[in-house]
Amino acid sequence: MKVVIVMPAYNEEKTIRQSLQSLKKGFPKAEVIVVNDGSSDKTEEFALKEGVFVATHVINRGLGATLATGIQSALRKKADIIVTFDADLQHVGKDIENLIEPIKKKRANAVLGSRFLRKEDLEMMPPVTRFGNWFLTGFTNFLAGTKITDSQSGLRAFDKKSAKALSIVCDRYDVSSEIVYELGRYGMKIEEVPIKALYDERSKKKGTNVREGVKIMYGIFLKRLWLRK
Ligand SMILES: Nc1nc2c(ncn2[C@@H]2O[C@H](COP(=O)(O)OP(=O)(O)OP(=O)(O)O)[C@@H](O)[C@H]2O)c(=O)[nH]1
Ligand SMILES: [Mg+2]
Repeated sequence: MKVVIVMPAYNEEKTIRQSLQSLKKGFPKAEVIVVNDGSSDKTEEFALKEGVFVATHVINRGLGATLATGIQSALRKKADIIVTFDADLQHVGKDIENLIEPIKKKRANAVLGSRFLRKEDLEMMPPVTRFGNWFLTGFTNFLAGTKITDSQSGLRAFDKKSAKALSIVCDRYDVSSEIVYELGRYGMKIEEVPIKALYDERSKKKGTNVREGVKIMYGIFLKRLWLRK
């Protein structure tokens, strides 16, 4: 089975090389597509130095648009399994093998990496982020009719069927909830596996903060449910 990794990257010159190295070390078979989301730094140059394929947005379009570009591109490359993996060193390459297992075994169409399944993973998450994720996951489950534990995780895997079913219209961070909503809507089998996520000072400050959380709720609610359905 051909596995293609989609790595969204926006101004990640400090971490992109190490993220790619962690990916290759933990999952040597990886074929990687970096989607450079209009970065103004050396993200693109550094990714090319690691010998991966890079797709570039001319302007910054946000995480949702970036994932959409990456998933389409992976499907064109005839991927059987598509994995999304962040460029800010939050994810660990060796989690990928576990993540794709339920798809390989045909038990699931999509697998979400969850930071809420093991106590030691949860303890890594700053308290505010923990509350925000918990709240957004409750909201997402309510709208999507799902029962997942971590709707905002950036480490995910899709089989071809679920990747093709996704139609992403949420451009920014609201895409994570939208993906869950779409998977639920098309009756895709979802599984979760425990993953590790690392937080440095930068991601504690930047990240999906409270304002971002409100925008996520607004995005998914308005764009998905009200305007489209
Ligand atoms: N912030 C941001 N990230 C983007 C954008 N487009 C693509 N990305 C990438 O999407 C991935 C996730 O973004 P993060 O800002 O780390 O989101 P997060 O992991 O939910 O938040 P943190 O927990 O604070 O790290 C990273 O690999 C980014 O480089 C964008 O427009 N803004
Ligand atoms: Mg991050």
